[in-house]
Amino acid sequence: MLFPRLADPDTAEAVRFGDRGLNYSELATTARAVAGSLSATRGPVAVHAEPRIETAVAVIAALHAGVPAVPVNPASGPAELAHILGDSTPTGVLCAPDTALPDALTGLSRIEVSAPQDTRTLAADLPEPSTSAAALVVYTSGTTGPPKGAVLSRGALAATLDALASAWRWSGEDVVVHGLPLFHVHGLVLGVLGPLRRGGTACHLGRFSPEATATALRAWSGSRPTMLFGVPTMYRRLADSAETDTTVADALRTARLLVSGSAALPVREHDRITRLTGQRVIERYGMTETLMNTSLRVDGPHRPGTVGVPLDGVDLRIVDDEGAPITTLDGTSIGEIQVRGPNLFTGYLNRPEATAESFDGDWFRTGDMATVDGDGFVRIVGRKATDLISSGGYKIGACEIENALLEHPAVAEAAVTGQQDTDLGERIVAWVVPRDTPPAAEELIDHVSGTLAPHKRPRVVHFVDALPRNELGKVTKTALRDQHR
Ligand code: MCA
Ligand code: AMP
Repeated sequence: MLFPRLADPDTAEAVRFGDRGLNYSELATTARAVAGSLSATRGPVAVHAEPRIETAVAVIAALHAGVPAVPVNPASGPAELAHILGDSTPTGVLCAPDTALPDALTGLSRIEVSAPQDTRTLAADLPEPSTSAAALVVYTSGTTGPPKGAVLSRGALAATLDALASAWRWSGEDVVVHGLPLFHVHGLVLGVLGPLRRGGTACHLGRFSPEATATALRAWSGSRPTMLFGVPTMYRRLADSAETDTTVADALRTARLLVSGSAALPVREHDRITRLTGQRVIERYGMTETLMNTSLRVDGPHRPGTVGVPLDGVDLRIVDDEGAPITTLDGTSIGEIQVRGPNLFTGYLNRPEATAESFDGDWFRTGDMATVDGDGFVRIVGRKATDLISSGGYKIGACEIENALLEHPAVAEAAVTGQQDTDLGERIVAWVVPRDTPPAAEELIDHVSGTLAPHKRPRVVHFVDALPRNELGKVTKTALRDQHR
């Protein structure tokens, strides 16, 4: 059973978003009512994944009905939506009753998430789907083409959440506090489904800010142990705020566990948070396709700069350029991380070739480069492909943004690179050869933000006369970066 406490619900708080909360009984009843309207549905259903309580209910309802949920960024523009809808062909869209859906979603049957008027009319309990059944389809950027839909089974969700429970001593007592987006694994699977699997409480901030984080941690600290989940940009902003505001530092001090993931938290930031709050940040490493692979353990040594050791049930190896496993685990030999285990996705939706390419036998090729030391601690040193940009904890394919820029009438050629950024980790930089008179940079930024999504927008636009290319005609991005330097 994926959510035991929902099968035998009580009045303990399950989810809280600002001043709106649902206990396990209320969540179970509402989700059952919504699942009733989904049970005639075959195929996936989209979830307009606003940071609101209805999103949590919608996903639980889809899981209850055995219908795969496709979480969709509420800020996605028409091009991104057209791709996701065309690829996943959802039969309907789950949303809050007062939501104004973007045009691209209005063609779908609209299923509103609200508490039933009369609980006596609720359908009988539905049978629990099998562990191999698809639970979620989460879109993730790659180095080529538009995002691919990773199909995640119920079994994979359960395996990853249970392995984290062991590493973090995560129990139903814990309240997980975060302000992460709900259309990716971090916020949705770890931040919402995680606490519900444990029988604990998910507390979402609605929108991340250091002040909101501190308020939520303070509010729970007297009664329950808290865990804070965030990406490095959030921890950096929390540390900045804690430098000047002791209430933020004090609130962070009350947490049972601070957990960071989605991108590397620099050792400098680990040290700063420890100095300001006395807390050691637990770092974990995962991927949409693999869910969680490694973590520092609360019962193990603390090694900032590493992402800890493989989680229970996860096999991890590093391989050299020829794909041969590296057996000298000396903490210096670098290879690509490959993983296998019950946490892995089932495949990319409608992309059997891409799925096959991403595996070497039953080992999934992560594309992350790392060293492993004699104690099994993994240190990520970078990515194999430089065309994936890690910005604010989002992984963004350069190619996707280049294609969007090329659709703008004033753009003749475009290349996109990542540049180091103290706040975001990397910032997206666009290099554009204009057709004629260069448009305003802001116009191109808005174009990408509006057609794809705001977090995919370039932060800097350089207009150039030509793009440097190698003898095969491929843009040499290192030359672009050097040229700028
Ligand atoms: C939008 N804005 C614009 C434009 N478009 N401003 C100027 N020009 C435009 N064209 C606005 C936005 O709407 C927003 O406005 C404001 O700019 C700031 O947006 P932005 O800078 O993009 O974000 P931020 O507010 O600074 O957010 C930083 C963040 C965010 C909170 C750290 O990046 C974030 O939530 N990251 C989490 C990513 C994540 O969860 N990744 C997990 C995937 P306004 O302020 O008015 O709203 S990885 C994963 O799942 C794996 C499995 C793993 O390991 O975890
Ligand atoms: P996504 O495919 O969007 O889920 O992003 C997954 C990628 O984020 C991984 O392949 C890593 O490159 C990166 N990542 C996740 N967690 C960490 C971490 N703790 N340290 C470094 N990189 C990370």
